[in-house]
Amino acid sequence: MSKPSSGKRLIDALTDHPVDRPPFWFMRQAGRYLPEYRKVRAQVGDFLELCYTPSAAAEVTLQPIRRYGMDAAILFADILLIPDALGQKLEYREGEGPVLEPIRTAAGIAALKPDAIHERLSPVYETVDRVAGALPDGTALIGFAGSPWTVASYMVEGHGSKEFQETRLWAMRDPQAFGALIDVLTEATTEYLGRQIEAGAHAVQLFDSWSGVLSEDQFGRWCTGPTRTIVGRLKRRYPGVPVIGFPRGAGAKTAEYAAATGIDGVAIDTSMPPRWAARALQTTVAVQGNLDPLAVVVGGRAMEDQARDILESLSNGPFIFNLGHGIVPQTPPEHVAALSDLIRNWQSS
Ligand code: 1CP
Repeated sequence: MSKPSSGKRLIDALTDHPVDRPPFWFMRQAGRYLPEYRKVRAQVGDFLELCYTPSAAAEVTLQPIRRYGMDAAILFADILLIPDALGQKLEYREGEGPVLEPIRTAAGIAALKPDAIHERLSPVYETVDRVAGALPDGTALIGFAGSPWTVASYMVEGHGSKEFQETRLWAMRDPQAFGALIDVLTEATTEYLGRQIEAGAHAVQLFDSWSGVLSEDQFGRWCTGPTRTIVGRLKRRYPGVPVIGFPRGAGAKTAEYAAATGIDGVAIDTSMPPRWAARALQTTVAVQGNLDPLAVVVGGRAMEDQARDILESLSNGPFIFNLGHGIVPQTPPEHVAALSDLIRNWQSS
């Protein structure tokens, strides 16, 4: 006999339970494309302040759920709260994105303060607690963090980048020293996600947005390895809580990542062929993805045809509908409504 449903479609899809239709949520479902988000953001002013103000962060987490009724909410926070909590100087500049004081030496790593992170991060746990208490029963709350490689990339470069050359050079020239940074992040990320779970997150996602810049052996060392450590430790402490990994840009390496890390679900980016994912990934883990976020900007037939094709390709196995990356600010909110309705009403032909 099959185990009883968790009562949440997202969790059922991640734990090998049957679902009546694919669950859905959208990366960056809270954010600037929503007028009600822009209002709260303008009231609070600074983006970091918004992340550290539980009433406001909980409000913007819930906004897309009220509008569209997704099967999951994702905590409103940012992957760079970890460097901030470790004591690295961080600011978000309007129109420029995050700016950090780069760390490129062993002394820079030694100056980080891993013991103090929860003090700075406690408002985030309060946000999780508030949202968990406010969500409808069937809606899951996803906690998240950046993966060590991706977070380290920002810490070393000092800002976003396309190639992350400084980080890759350091990782290859002196893997021991760079590895110490990855170790600090692996530890901090495990503890951070553990606290989110204890505060009420039903699942967690690790965003490895820049794993795609790495060659196979570097990917194994800096992405798959630390992810396996984090997942292993979380699974020992919280065996029933599913973990989703998002190794963006990993291409064919995704299969090894899915098999080796112990994750329950893998998010795939827009470039991945859904039918390949069904064959190569769904036999091991649930697959999450992967509509082009720009299809949601365009809307209409272009969006609907692509969404239906993904549903047809992946709904025979464990599947969570999502985008291949985050919703972009110019997305018309009514297109998100149309997409949500399409998924909710979709039936396999
Ligand atoms: O209001 C604003 O102008 C701030 C824009 C913004 C938002 C809405 C930033 C700054 N972060 C966020 C929230 C956020 N970030 C969430 C919230 C929940 C949701 O999905 O609704 C999540 C999950 C993230 C994760 C995140 N932050 C990632 C991983 C996912 C991805 O997009 O690849 C990354 C790389 C970041 C760094 C970051 N934070 C903010 C910006 C503009 C960036 C990207 C900088 C760059 O392009 O390198």
